[in-house]
Amino acid sequence: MRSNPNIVVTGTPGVGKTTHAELLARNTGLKHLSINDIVKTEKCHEGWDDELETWIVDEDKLLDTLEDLVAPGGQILDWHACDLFPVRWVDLVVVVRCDSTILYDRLTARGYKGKKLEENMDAEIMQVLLEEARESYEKEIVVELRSDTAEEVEGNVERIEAWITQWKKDREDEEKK
Ligand code: DAT
Repeated sequence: MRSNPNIVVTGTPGVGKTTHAELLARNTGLKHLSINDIVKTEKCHEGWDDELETWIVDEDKLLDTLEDLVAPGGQILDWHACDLFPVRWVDLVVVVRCDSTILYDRLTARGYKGKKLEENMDAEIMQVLLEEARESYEKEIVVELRSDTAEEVEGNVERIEAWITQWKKDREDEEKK
């Protein structure tokens, strides 16, 4: 049994996943796993998609690479998808959401344009990641958190920290039974 939870932080690119994951890691000592970085450094891909300007992910290789990392628990999995992570790995799924006007500004600032910008804007408006999370995991472990302002990030991270404390307490109580 893991003594620390594994937490998925997901959402459309630009909503603030990395910002949340980094602050959460700093405050709790959990480890921030940027899945994008792992895809690149561990070469869990089958090349580059020119049109969408993104790696074509080799999901089997990615899951193999992650298996040993997530086994002990205490990992924050930061990615713009969530349905491929096995249910048994995951204790909490945080879906970060953002106002679409704000997201548009963040993505254009990042250099997104054309189809890539459009697809990501549509995904946020249609709440694709929230639906994906709800379809893939028990609804009790899926939380939607808003991230338009820096204050909201701090509040969200405090909420997740409180959740982690409760998760550990529940485990301890369970072990005493
Ligand atoms: P993601 O990891 O989801 O792609 P990010 O954490 O890299 O997103 O954030 C994208 C940009 O937006 C980055 O410049 C930081 C900024 N940002 C994120 N969340 C924010 C918030 N709640 N308030 C203000 N700026 C935010």
